[in-house]
Amino acid sequence: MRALITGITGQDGSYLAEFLLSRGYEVWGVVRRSSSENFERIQHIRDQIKLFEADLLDQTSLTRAVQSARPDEVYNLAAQSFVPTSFVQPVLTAEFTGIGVARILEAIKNAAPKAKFYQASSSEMFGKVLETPQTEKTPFYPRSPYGVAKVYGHYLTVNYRESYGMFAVSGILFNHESPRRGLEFVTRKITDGVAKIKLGLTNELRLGNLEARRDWGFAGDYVRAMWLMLQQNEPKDYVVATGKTHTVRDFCEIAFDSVGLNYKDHVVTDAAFLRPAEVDQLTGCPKRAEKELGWKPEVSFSEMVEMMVRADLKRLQPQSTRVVNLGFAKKAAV
Ligand code: NAP
Ligand code: G4F
Repeated sequence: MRALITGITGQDGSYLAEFLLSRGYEVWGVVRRSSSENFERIQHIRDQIKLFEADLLDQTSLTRAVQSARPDEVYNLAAQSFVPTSFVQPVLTAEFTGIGVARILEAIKNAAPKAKFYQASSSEMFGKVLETPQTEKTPFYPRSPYGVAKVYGHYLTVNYRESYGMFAVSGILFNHESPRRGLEFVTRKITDGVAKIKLGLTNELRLGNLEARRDWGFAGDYVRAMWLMLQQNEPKDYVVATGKTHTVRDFCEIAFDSVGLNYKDHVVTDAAFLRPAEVDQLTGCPKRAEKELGWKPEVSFSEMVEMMVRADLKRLQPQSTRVVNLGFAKKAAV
């Protein structure tokens, strides 16, 4: 089996590539040109995958990527994925995150119409939620240009499935995190901050809305659900979530506590990190995924928080002092 992954250099792309390699796939990844390479997350598997230069903004390069890889499965994970940036660059976000889906679907329709297609849809589409928990049937109410662009990509995927009989599915994934999460997202910002404070590199962590609630899972678990969706007989959309919700404050409490610190002594709220419109709370209902895909998350919320703190401590701690016991019961499993 051959898989083509857009966004292979991102958090999910790197975990998915590892997962598919472990199942014997030939893995192709789309990377965009930049002045310096950005392959940290895939460095350890670099010699096992094939990389193809293409861009979600460029139809010709995407069509060539599909023609060259001749994939059985295409996973469209590439996007401008940071919500605050979408308020500052709404047009670019629409181009990458929205119209980019049209370009990759066109490339597949013309060059590999039998390939199965996975679109990375998002719980951000539920935005100002119309019911709790959110299911595959909950109407969307996006609260950011990113969320709006994802709604376009979502419905376009449904439309290509219904119009052209393509095996095209959307995974509506709730927030999922890991030690490979970008440093600007709140979870990694917190665990990086905790590690820096513990190591004496800084003393405060400035955050926005501490009362926002998210249904947070572990990225390694979520890429398994993406693959399972493409192994079904029928193409269908699925919510992928834990069903449990926590505040940013809860995340801080566990993260600081895991190194013997109190978040109240270090976290400062700063209006600079508030958004023009907020998504106050998200809670997914994973029942369809559990029943039809046999999917279940394996890493709990607190295990994931502690895993991320451990990894950031390891990354930031000077080599010579890494033997110091930081008080963790478990070993890093990054
Ligand atoms: P991420 O770490 O931000 O990775 C995004 C990837 O997209 C990177 O590889 C990036 O390449 C690539 N990319 C961006 N613009 C591109 C372009 N114009 N052409 C080609 N590639 C481009 O995101 P993630 O957390 O792995 O998320 C994967 C996908 O799932 C995204 O579509 C995201 O919106 C969606 N999603 C994520 C979550 C979550 O909680 N993580 C939840 C729901 C949905 P560079 O390395 O070159 O920047
Ligand atoms: O970590 P966040 O930036 O993630 P957000 O906005 O939920 O988006 C992520 O999850 C989506 C799935 O629902 C993905 F589609 C999307 O690509 C991305 O992966 O923020 C989480 C919450 C927000 O309510 C935000 O207001 O944390 C709050 N927050 C509080 N202080 C902060 C901060 N967020 C960030 N980034 N930085 C802060 O200082």
